[in-house]
Amino acid sequence: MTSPIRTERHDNVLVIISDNPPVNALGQAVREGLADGIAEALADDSVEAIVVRCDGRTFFAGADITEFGKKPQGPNLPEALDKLEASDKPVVAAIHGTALGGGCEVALACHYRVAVPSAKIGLPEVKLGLIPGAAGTQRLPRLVGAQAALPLVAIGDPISAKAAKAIGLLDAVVGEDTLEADAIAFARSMVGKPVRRSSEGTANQDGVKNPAIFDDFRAKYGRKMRGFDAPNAAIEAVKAAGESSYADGVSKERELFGKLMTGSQSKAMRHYFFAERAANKIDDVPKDTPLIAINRVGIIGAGTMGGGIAMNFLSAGIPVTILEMKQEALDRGTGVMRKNYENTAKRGRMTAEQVEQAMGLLTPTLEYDDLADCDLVIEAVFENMDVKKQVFGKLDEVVKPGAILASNTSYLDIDEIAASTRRPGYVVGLHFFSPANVMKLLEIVRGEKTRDDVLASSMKLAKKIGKVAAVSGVCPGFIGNRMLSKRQEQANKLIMEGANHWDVDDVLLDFGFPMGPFQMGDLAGLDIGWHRDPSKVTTVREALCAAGRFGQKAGKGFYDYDEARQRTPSDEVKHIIADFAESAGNEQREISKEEIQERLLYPMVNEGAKILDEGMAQRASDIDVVWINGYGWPLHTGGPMFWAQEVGLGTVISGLEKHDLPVSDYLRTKAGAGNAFD
Ligand code: 3H9
Repeated sequence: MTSPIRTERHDNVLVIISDNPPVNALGQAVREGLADGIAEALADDSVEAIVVRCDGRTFFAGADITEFGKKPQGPNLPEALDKLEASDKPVVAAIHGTALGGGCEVALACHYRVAVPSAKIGLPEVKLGLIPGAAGTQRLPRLVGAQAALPLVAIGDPISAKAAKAIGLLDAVVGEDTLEADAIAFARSMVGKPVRRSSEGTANQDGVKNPAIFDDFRAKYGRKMRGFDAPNAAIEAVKAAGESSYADGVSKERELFGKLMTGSQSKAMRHYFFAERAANKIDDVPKDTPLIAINRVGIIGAGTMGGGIAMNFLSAGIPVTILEMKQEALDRGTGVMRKNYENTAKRGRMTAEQVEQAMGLLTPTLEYDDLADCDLVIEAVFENMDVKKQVFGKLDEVVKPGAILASNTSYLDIDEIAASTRRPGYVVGLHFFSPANVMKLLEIVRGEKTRDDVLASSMKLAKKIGKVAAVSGVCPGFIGNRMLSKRQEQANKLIMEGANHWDVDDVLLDFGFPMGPFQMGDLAGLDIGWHRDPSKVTTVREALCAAGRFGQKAGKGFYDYDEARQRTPSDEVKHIIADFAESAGNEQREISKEEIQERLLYPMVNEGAKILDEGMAQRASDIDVVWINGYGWPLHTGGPMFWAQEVGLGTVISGLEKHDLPVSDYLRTKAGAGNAFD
């Protein structure tokens, strides 16, 4: 097998080049080739400087994640990098694309780093439940200081070349098209000068002089890091970089890395990494399916949902025509969009110019005819089949042939909607989650007649607007809401049997969800779908609405809310629930946290199994993607289906049986056949 690494001589400079598509992951053959390349350069007296670069779309994007959990083969990365750094001949990393994780560590072990303006650099290991394991936590703070290193190591978001230059992570930003030549020239300019090794840097002393930076960091990012082990380990490693010798710091990093690598969180998060990518693939849609170009999007409805959906496209530079029935609603909707953008700008995440750019791409209209030229139209109108059918009938008349017609319905039958047009093949469900400009998930609902090119184009578009997509078949509630309804059913029953609603919420918070079912109801508004007749009370929810407890927006719902939106349980609600339970003749009992968790989560797994059995999801990991991105299922547990496997499908079945809950045949079959869904 030919090595993915080759070397090229440019007079006195040896260029070590990796060509390992798609992302130059640092697998065994790459590490071996890299070690050989370094040895070649060091052994040859006529080589005076070294450049490390990659072919293809990116610099090394990190260790090869597919090798994790397997027996290590070939030279290990830390040792290869130590040899590289020990060189007396200057070594320059020439970066394009993304230098991530182990790739960033290669760059850190080089004496100098140059990059093109479009490059991104970072240590995203925390997103895989890890910390850098090839001395990244030790070299980076010594080079740029603990303060600058902390977010890179503990939060894991990559930074631009410009930002990297500003903190001293890069030595130069070079021409977009002249990377190799510029890197060689840079390397030559360093010949004869003493090399600068990151491991010998002293910038890390900022954390020793001012240890408060660690506490401040924890305070700032506490919420984001809640429940995750890796960010704390990352902070510990960066701290050790200031307090210990380089060798001791590296040992500390090894110890922390090893613990995380064998732990359950990283296993789950690595599962998720591949799950997200797998969800992008539709098994029976060929990879080379021609795509429908989407240059203009139409949105019907400028309410919260329609406006949020529109913002996704505007932010991605795609013009949007937004339709409302009345001028007043149109003005209100576009006003809210502008305000949302302006708030983002206030928080420094957008410039005023970008706000104007985005809003400049918006065309508000009251006329269906103005949607004629759109390549995709998404309706976000009232959830009612007759209304949807009317809208689609109208779209069928006015929108050009070949355009995609999408519904944002969260549970209605896409096939029935499609049948109201003469082009059902072009109809698809694009289910965005509220707030649609923030939530990552896009459920793509595949109708019986949805064409391959419509699906493939929807997938591609999802990526373009920064969404994580998963395909669902047509069934009530699709993947996400169908499973949610099982959880809600149990939540409602639990409070009738004696569980406090705040205990039900707290069990899910402890599990790692950002909120529980009753908090979620309060946030969404308890009056959604309410018949608005206070004298007609048949459920707790109706009773709360009748008492004006509409949720957070009213300052009261299941909880009372203060001005900071902090919740406190309310006596009024306690009585309402108790009255309901009594009139239903429900016996009240103490319900353990264990029972609450089992009854909330196991029925979801069972429903997920049914969804798989019916072919409504392509794979179990797609269900994990839906729940992690659409409903706040904690990433560090890998999603409901992965989590169930870790708990043991047999345990899930016994739990369901213990609580007299149904168990699907599919779940039983999978439990009996190796405890694995996929
Ligand atoms: C690490 O480095 C630990 C060290 O500190 C320790 C050393 C001792 N490995 O995302 P895409 C595959 S941890 C294996 O769709 P994009 C991916 O599965 C690592 N495979 O492309 C997909 O395969 P397929 C730290 C990888 O252009 C294909 O490549 N690094 C890896 O949207 C294309 O990927 C990271 O966490 C990998 N490292 O985005 C970076 N990376 O086609 C992880 C990708 O079969 N990678 N694949 O589905 C990324 O963030 C994105 O892939 C990247 C490109 C931004 C690079």
